[in-house]
Amino acid sequence: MKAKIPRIASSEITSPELYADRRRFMQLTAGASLASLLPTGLWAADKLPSTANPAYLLSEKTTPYKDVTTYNNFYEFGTSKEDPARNAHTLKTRPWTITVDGEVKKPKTFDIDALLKLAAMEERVYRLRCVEAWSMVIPWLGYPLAELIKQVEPTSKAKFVEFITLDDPAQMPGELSQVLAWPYTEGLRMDEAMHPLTLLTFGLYGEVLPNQNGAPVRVVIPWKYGFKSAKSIVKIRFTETQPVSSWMQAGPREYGFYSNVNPSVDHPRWSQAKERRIGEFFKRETLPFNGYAEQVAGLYAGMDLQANF
Ligand SMILES: Nc1nc2c(c(=O)[nH]1)N[C@H]1C(S)=C(S)[C@@H](COP(=O)(O)O)O[C@H]1N2
Ligand SMILES: [Mo]
Repeated sequence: MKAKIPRIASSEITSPELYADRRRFMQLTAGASLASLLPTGLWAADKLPSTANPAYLLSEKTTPYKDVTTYNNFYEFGTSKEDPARNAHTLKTRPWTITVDGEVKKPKTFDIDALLKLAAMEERVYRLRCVEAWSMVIPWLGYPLAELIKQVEPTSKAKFVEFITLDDPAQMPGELSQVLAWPYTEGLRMDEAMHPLTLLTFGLYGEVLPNQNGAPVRVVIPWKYGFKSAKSIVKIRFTETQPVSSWMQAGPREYGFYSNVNPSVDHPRWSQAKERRIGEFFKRETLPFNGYAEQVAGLYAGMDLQANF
């Protein structure tokens, strides 16, 4: 994790949580973005300028930066929650490209620095609900994945999108273990991938993604269990048939392709009815589609969500 070197007296440093609260307050009062309102140089990590999207603010408290960046699932760096923050420094995020191919008219390889500028960078506060029944609230920085998809012009055969993480045990020592089939792969149906909530994500809390959170680019799909949100992506492939993700291979009875957050469908080994918000003591009820039902329930009209878990 990159050290934060303050350029101002430590008594004046605003923690990322307070920073976000202050930002929200300013948005409410002035309707302007934080980046334009706060003095620069509050901290010296690699910042990522963005404009807050008021459509994606939550009244819930954001999870402290420290928890967001030290309590992670990223099996390429180990299977315990503390491993990614400890081990992910071996990941080299430049140079970095994403190759987009499969059922598209214009296959293309994007350089990460070009990708950063492809569309307007937004800040969006999303809940992230892990299948392990904990959750966080995180101010992500990115833009809709649909912006990238438009560039490559999917063919009429493109029904699904597959995301593929870097496959390099020299940088990702967890890939030496057999715990999952590497590279980590995930997938979405085309309409899910095109949905405006699906975020191609480059940062959090005003900064570029820390390695342990999936630098330099990942997806965030807030109405699905966290494992759908693949990190450190190097390939995006459009397919006619439903891809089989790493987690489906590891446990087809436990991890389905859809994996929409659903409090009424339990994981075979535990209940999904409640969740623990990291930093809180009492559990809270898990909401259908993680609280995004109004936006996404229509994607699954007529589908049996017990069978299509
Ligand atoms: N490549 C890859 N992506 C991954 C994972 C992983 O192990 N490898 N873990 C997933 C899981 S289970 C969760 S809950 C989220 C966690 O994201 P965060 O650490 O940024 O909160 O990342 C997801 N993306
Ligand atoms: Mo997860």
